[in-house]
Amino acid sequence: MPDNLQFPKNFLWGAAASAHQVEGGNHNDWSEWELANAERLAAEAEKRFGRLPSWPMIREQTTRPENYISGRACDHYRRFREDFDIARSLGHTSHRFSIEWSRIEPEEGRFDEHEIEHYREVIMALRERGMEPFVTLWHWTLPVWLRDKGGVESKEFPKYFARYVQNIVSSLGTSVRFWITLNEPDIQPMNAYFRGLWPPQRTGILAYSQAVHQLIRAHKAAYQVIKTISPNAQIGVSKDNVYFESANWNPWNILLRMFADYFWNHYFFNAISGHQDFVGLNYYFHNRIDWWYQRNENRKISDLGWELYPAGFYFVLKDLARYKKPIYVTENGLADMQDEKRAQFIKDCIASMKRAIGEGVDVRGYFYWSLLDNFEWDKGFWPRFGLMEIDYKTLERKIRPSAREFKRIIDELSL
Ligand code: IFM
Repeated sequence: MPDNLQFPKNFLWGAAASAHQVEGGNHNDWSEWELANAERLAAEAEKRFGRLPSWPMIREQTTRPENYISGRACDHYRRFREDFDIARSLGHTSHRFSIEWSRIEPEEGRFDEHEIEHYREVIMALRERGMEPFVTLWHWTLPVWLRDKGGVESKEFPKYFARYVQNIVSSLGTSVRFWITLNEPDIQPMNAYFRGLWPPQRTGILAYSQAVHQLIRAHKAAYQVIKTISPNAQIGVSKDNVYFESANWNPWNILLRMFADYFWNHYFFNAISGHQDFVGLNYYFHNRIDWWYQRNENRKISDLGWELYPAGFYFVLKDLARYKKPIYVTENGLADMQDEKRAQFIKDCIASMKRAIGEGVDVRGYFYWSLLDNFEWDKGFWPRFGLMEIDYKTLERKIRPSAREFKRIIDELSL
């Protein structure tokens, strides 16, 4: 797209977050797991993070168990209005957040009206600020009763998910247009059911496949439920597609690339065919294949050691055009505590997205991950993804310079 062409009209700009990572005060499978595992995670910090260039800066925090306990997090549950005011002042026209299932249904079959009212207020607060809500229904955490019934892997998971969704959507109904049923429905099974890193720490291909299978069923069931209640709703999942690249023309590398691309990027989308109105993309990773996976050059990396590869974003978007649905970038971001690389990363990613749009790819929104620094799961609080810095002692919010740079880009592209 030439520089003087505008972005599509009504393109949505914003940032994303998830309940457990920002709200504070949650009681779910993760909060219990954190308490049981914080000491171990602190003891393993050097083994896990010692090779990162950021290690001297994170050593102190990562070796303390408190880092691994979400606790009051950013207290966003109480401060959401203040946070949305800031987001609005930064030019955001939309916001992605998730509903915490364990708040809504703390005991099996008991739905908490007071908590539903809370999320109604969150949606109203966004609407009052002219921001379009993108609502995620499941961002990895489970009520403890459901964990005890076997969690995501259980054959009953889709039934329970559909009932929860039915309850939410009939309560919040048409105040929401965009629903995301599941966040990254392969990262969660990969880490929780294959690699044994996240609760319930299961390992093996069978547990993994079973979990993915139940998530596919759960998504389809939720899709039907939402469409029945709210026929005009737009429904999708947020998938973490990766730019797989073969390092050369070696047939083995090409075969591995095809295999990875098919299973990681397309298996889930194919399985839910006919059950999505938009494609949600979370773009973080490039994977260069040279005899094996992850032979990346890593010229630029984030604080987490993840390669920064904005060029791959263009290829992933082009590839997703095959589904012939509008695409929303529901996450894209990096951990950068010094805020040295974020502005350039956002700029380069948006340039890649612009290139894809210029070639006809129907991208309609972009959400930076994340609005606030937050609780990064098993890594705890040290990775800093936020447009806003959080001082976890005082909970003070500070706008990072890159957030203002993002605003400048939004303003320029919205002219
Ligand atoms: O923090 C996570 C988020 O919960 C899901 N997508 C990736 C982010 C960064 O790791």
